[in-house]
Amino acid sequence: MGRLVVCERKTLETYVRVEFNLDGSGFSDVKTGHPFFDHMLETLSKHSLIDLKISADSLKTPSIHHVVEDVALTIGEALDKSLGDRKGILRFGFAIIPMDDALAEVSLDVSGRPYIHVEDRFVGFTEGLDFSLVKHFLRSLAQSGKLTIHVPRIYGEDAHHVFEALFKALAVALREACKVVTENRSGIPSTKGVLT
Ligand SMILES: [Mn+2]
Repeated sequence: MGRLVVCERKTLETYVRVEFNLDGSGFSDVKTGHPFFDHMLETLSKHSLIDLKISADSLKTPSIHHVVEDVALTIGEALDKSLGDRKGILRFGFAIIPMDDALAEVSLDVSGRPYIHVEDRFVGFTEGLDFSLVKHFLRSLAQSGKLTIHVPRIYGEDAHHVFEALFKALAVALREACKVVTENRSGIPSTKGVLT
């Protein structure tokens, strides 16, 4: 069955439901009402091997900003819950992923402490999603998932490729960081003894 959790988030702005299986096989069923954002979340699932079933509805004026923020917060909450006390995981993950003209680098620590740094010289917009909103996704994910996420490098000509490379890099880094190491199944990967 794996590390499977269901999280819901309901505000006056949105209703989000996430079924999340950290030990999945990259199966996704995503309906946020924003096709390009769906494509990015399906990419995240495919390359992290996390099963993601996501539905999101705007309850007020349709707003991609509210949907992106609330979906990220709900995914982060699901990740945090499914990791539990974070025993036995590798903890760190990183990836440098190209897509044609684009390249994105993600370095990630499942640290218990929310922090992001994003190299923001890239300014891009495609199919309803701009880079500031993608950064907002990362910030919200880091906040509720209690993650440290650095994106020290991100570039490209085509914003679709740049965003897709970033979500692939995030996925691969997450897959690595959340992997359970059999040699250390009982141990918290911290000299401090806690990762929460
Ligand atoms: Mn694509």
